[in-house]
Amino acid sequence: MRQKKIHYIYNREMECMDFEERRELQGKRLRETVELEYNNVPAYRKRMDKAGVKPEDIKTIDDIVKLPFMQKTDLRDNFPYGLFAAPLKDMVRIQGSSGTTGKPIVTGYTKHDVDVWTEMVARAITAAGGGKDDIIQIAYGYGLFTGGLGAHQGATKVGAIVLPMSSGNTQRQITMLKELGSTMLCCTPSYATYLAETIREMGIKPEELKLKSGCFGAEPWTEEMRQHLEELLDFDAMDIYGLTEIGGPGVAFECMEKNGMHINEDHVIAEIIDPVTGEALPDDTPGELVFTTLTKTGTPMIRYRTHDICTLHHGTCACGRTTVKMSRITGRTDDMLVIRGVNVFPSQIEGVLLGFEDVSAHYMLVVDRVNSQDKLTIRVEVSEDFEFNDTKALETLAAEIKAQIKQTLLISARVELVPPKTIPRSEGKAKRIIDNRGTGF
Ligand code: DLL
Repeated sequence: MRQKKIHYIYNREMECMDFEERRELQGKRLRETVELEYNNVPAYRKRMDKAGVKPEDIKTIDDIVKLPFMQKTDLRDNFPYGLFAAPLKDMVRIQGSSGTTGKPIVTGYTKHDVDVWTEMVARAITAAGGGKDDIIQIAYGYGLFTGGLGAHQGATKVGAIVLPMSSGNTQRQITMLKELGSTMLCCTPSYATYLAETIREMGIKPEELKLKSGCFGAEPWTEEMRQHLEELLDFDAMDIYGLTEIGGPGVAFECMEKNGMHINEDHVIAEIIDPVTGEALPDDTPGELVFTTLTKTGTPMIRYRTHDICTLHHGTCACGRTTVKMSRITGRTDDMLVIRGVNVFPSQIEGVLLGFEDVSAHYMLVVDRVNSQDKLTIRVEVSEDFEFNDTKALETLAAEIKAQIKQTLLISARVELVPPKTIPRSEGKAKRIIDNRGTGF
């Protein structure tokens, strides 16, 4: 049951603040954060000293470019507590993520930090139409991963009933969704797709459910994927973004305009930089997203390089918010595939695949190196009603997809069509790339 386009705003004062007034607030909070970091985190103090920057050099928000970057390796190198800016006795939570290499990173939250994070998610849920009349089913994993607990706290804050399912156990998820009448769903978009398709296979119609919206994030997804999900479940599928290092989900979120995610700028400063030179890039130019936390006291982060690629756009949104908007993440500088010199993001391939009715949203990308040449194989499931035994039809479909990929991405790929339900389903973040070349990109 899709909602009327109404713009609900959780914290009008902060979300709709005058542009200049916000910049001043950000400048003040930046100075406080830099001072805290310089005084309490020796690893970053050393880096500032090396760059010849002192806290007093940071006078306004424009001075941010003087500050050295941080990145994931800093968290790894200082694991576990080296970047904590508050004593352990003041911390109330540790969250973490395994990261792509499996080496963990952890960040610490003071009570204040948990409260800030909670409000950021409450803003996201409110923008998706959530409030005290809702039953919010949380199918993000609970644990060190910030998805489950983050969504849980935000849903509690807006006064909704929380259904803390965690991820997995799809049949039970669907039973609860139907029997308890959940009105909102929070999980990864790949898991939402799997749930939605299973619901359809079970013969359950969207009108038998009470779902009105969902907050989906933690992995890249596309506009085509949104349309697919919204058609299957007849609801509003909203994007939500965040990362452990900056606090978790809710760093940015979509409003009902569905054309970019509002960044919670009273709590973070966002920059877009050229990933090679580190130089700042103007609005609407794709580059690497960099965050500085402004209110974190446990593990503040200064100019943290996310590796996420997107654009920023300033201006007042039709919803009334004045916060800068980030586009969808089109990929990461480090899950970017380089195929014979061409940069390819999985989301671009997904966009092409979802334009074909005869294939599903389930795919894997396999990269090999044969005779010093990169070979990309796109393995994708045909849709349920496609006749898999019809070899001729299979060949034609594969050739059409191959041609479309070539036309859109300028790369040649082998297209391997496989029967429905043969590609492993994910309950959390989907793993879509197998790179057999032995070198990471
Ligand atoms: O994924 C936090 C989160 C949980 C966000 C639930 C949204 C919902 P990490 O595990 O640290 O934290 O992974 C962070 O996931 O740098 C992006 O590459 C990716 N990511 C997160 N949200 C989105 C999104 C959580 N909406 C990394 N679109 C980030 C695309 C996303 N990528």
